[in-house]
Amino acid sequence: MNQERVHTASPDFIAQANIKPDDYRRMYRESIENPDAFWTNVAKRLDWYRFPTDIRDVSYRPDDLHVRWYQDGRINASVNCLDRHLAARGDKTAIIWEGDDPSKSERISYRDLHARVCRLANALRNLGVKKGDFVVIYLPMIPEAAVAMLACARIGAPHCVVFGGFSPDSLGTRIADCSPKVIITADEGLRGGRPVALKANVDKALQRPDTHTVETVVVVRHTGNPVNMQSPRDRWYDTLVEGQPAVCEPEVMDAEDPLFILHTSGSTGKPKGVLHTTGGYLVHTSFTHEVIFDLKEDDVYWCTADVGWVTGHSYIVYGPLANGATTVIFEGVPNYPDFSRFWQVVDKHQVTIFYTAPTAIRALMREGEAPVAKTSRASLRLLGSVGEPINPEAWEWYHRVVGEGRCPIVDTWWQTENGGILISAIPGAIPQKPGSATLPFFGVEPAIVDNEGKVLEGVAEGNLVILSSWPGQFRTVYGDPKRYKDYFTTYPGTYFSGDGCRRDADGYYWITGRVDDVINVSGHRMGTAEVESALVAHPRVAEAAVVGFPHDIKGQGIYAYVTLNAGEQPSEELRRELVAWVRKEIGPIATPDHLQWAAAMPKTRSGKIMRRILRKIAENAPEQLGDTTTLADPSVVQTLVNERLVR
Ligand code: 6R9
Repeated sequence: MNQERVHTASPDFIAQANIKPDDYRRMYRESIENPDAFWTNVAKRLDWYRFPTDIRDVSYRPDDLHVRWYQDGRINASVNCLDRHLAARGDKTAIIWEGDDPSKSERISYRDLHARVCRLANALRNLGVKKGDFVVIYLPMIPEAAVAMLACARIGAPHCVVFGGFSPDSLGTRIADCSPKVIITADEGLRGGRPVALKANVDKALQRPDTHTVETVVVVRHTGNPVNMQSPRDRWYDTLVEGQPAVCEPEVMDAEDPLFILHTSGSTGKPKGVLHTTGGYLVHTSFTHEVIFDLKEDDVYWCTADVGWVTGHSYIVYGPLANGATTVIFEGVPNYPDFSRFWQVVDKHQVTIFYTAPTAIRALMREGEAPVAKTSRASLRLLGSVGEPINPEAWEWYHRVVGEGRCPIVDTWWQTENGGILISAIPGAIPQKPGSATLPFFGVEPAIVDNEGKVLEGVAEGNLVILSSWPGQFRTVYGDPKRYKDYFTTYPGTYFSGDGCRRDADGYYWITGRVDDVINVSGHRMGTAEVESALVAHPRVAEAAVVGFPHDIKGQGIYAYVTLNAGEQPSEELRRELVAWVRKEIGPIATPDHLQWAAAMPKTRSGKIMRRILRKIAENAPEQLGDTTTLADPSVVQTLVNERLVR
């Protein structure tokens, strides 16, 4: 190992760690050599109505594709996150809520959370929601988001959480995909002091004919600003749960019954509803949460993600609560009221474990050390990173400035499809190298394949695949089994992640980013095709091509090339209009950073846009354009290079 760049946890950290340096290799070997025994043992961490004996039933063969874990087990996720903690941890804080407004916070005990979940679960049953019915959740980062997810889990209604930053149209598409009877939303969200019109967005989404299945909209009173309430469809959350019993008989679920779907972006088409089931998902999220975050009974754990993303599902709600941990739900943003906010919240609630995204670290790094240094952060003992590759400079800053050299960093690689972490350091056991997600978690068999699918051994670079299954793996793409199959047919017999990856001489994995048409903007996954289809939906646009380009803070930015309809003239005003249009169509996270007019696109003779070329122009690397002789009209390229927006 190149010693300068390796960070090993301190002897003090290792002495108290759950997993010691010698444990990792032994446990990993056991998990691979005898997976059934290993995962039987791990499943004992949960409370089952019927403990499973059929541990794994998996085939990646396209003609017989199926992934099943613990299929004869019976379990309820909300019981595991709530009821089973009541005896020993009833008064322990389950959720610390920190509002966008720094003067607002709340602590909710396991007993109180259990009662709130039961009341809402009863109310949902009264509204006619039965086992197997979908419920859409479109909420800000308030305790009701976790309450709503767990209430659905209690009655066996799979939830579909939609990120509160999504537009009415993006919300409508997701509603149409799962046909819920009920939506749970709030009057407004609040971020950085600015209201977000959630209820008004729901109203707009419900004007679409394909969202007619919604019978009831449950509205949490959050900011208290007036909103339009349509009777009898719209019901206030507080009056609905008032008077409901604080106990609720849970639905006994099969391990393989759906727990939720969550939409994520692919390289083509509309977002995919990634489906997760109950038993395996909860085993995987709770186990990884305890091992990778070295969880102890007294920890105060804070993951800054939004519950609208998978990280929020697995590592704000299900993993931590299944473990009886104290989990922080933060409504705000890192720079409001100022750039010290994260660290003020750490001090206020004495956070011990802090898990965030590289984009936040880079944005804070740009503000210098002073906003960090004026806070104590003495409570912190472990840091985590997720969502995109973390560049070594940001890693070192996070380690040295935020953690004052005392806290190990776990760089956790995984995806919506994976349910939970697959590649990460275990802080007391695996030395860290800045920029590397390090080694596979127990039971996970990554491999690197070349473009022909040949498995590469030793030091290698190529496409990251996983050879076998793990309990938290997704079970299908809801309503679209063909797109599920696609994951297992690119490199037959393996799950293909869509990521590029390098493995070094120590066997460490270095994720290099997506190799498909998915881009990662501030840790948010987006299909370039989604942004393109928003652009071409504008009446003056003929064609659009969107690529990612390296961005200092966001990791990747959005670079759009637009060809206008014949007779239309480019103008600054139209450029601004198109940028605003995309924001409105998809949501602010999809706002293009650059929009370049393209009189024509570089196309192959068969009419395919050559994105490789557009990527190089957006990266300001015109000298790397490579072979352009297959283009129908090579002169197009020179114009695009001359007019490029990044230099
Ligand atoms: C959990 C989550 C998945 C994509 C994934 C990869 C990137 C996530 C990463 C990482 C490098 C890490 N990614 N974690 N890349 N290092 N630690 O983010 O899920 O939204 O589905 O995104 O994010 O490119 O393929 P999701």
